[in-house]
Amino acid sequence: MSRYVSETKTILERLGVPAGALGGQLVARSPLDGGPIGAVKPTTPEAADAIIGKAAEAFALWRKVPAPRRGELVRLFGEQLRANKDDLGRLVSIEVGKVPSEGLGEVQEMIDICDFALGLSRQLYGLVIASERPDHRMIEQWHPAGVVGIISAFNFPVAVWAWNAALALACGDAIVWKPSEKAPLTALACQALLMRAIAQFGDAPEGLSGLIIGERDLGELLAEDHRVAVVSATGSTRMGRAVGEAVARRFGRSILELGGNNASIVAPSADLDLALRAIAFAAMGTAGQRCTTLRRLVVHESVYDALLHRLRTVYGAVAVGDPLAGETLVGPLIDRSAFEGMERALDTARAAGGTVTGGGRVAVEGAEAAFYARPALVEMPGQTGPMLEETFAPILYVVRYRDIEEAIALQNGVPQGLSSSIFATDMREIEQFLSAAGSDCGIANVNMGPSGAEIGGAFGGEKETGGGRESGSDAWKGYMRRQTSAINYGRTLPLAQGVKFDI
Ligand code: UN1
Repeated sequence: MSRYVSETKTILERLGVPAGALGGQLVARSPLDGGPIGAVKPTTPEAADAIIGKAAEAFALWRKVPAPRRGELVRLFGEQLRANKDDLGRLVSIEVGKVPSEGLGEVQEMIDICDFALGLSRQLYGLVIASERPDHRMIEQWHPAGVVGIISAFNFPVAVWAWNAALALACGDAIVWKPSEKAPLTALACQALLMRAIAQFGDAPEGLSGLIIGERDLGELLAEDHRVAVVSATGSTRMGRAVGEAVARRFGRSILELGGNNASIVAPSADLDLALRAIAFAAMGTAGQRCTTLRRLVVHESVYDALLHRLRTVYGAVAVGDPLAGETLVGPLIDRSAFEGMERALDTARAAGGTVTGGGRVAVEGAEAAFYARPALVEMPGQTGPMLEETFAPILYVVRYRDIEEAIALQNGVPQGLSSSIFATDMREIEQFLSAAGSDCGIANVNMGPSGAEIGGAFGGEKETGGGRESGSDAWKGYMRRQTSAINYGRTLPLAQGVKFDI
């Protein structure tokens, strides 16, 4: 049993998780000590089918509720999150092992997206388009898309769902969520808070938000169900390929946010003090388990030795341990298979000529069943082998470069395209990095690491990252369907392109 089991129970009760949802065969464990913290009832495929059916019925009503009124539901949900931030943040820390500020940060990210979606509910703007025909005008408007299926990963168990849920609800969609089987309790907690908001709202249709808990087969079910108009999936490229193919086969829409293999370039003009702090957070924060984690460092040869010297010291000194039991910056990996994946990648890197500082399991008292790892810094002779893959663990590979073109080519030379950054004060190099011939990623930052995005921007990336965009900017359009209308207010029927068809 985990030492956090009774605290978990208390938090779940306070957040209003119904006792009936607990006590099934799916065991939730805390990576903090590896022990069970609760159990939930998995959703059967039949029940999941009924939940999707209910959501489809709810959608038929919800789409007719005026958008600013729908925004009110999101506002109420944001209020619930504000009132319960400490509990939910703590539960995130217990269930997936985040340090307290990151557990709370996730809930803050949920609150932020609720605020954003509330504003958006009055700004689902369309267009008026000039028509080439006399006495005509054209408009483009956005209608709710349908049921939105949300598949989320363990590493951001609540925020990524909220990005999708808040936008989808404001856009007039119903939602069905399949959380990671490694994080079912935070999912139950979020659903309970949303149910409270729905109760306060008063007249939202039943079944507007569904939760289906279980393994991969439930994700497949969502992907294959023609009643699910949009499937937004966050996770591995392998998962996304399966989901994307299944959704495409039925001409559904998918929003994919998949693997990242994010690099930072450290240019000769970089502020090294700032770069060091940014690199430490981006590469070791969240124990390397963000999609946006810094995994590759491309360092100019003129600053390589100075930076690496300092980085080795930081890697040797960083505190690893249970973040709820003491002051640490690096918590546990999610489970044994994550740790084994890290070890495998380090072995392959060594075989490819890499020099490894750090790595290996860290023993934490009272947490013998947990998997804590010392973050690893790996100096590579070139960008090969495991550097081309995303290993979801705190491994930072480092290579040298000579000129900015080479650095950009290295940055772009992997199959993934989520996030990237440059540390530089030379404006020309910065602008080159941001230009059309620069970083090929969905996110390109300057003088900060690739992780820790704000919700206001569109989040996602290219190539094997899947091409989807979630969260801010106009990502909401992915949750609506576009309609173009040409309106003739005249008494004749001029045809476009000068076509004549007189009967
Ligand atoms: C993820 O890891 O899937 O930009 C999401 C970040 C966070 C979100 C990460 N705001 O690192």
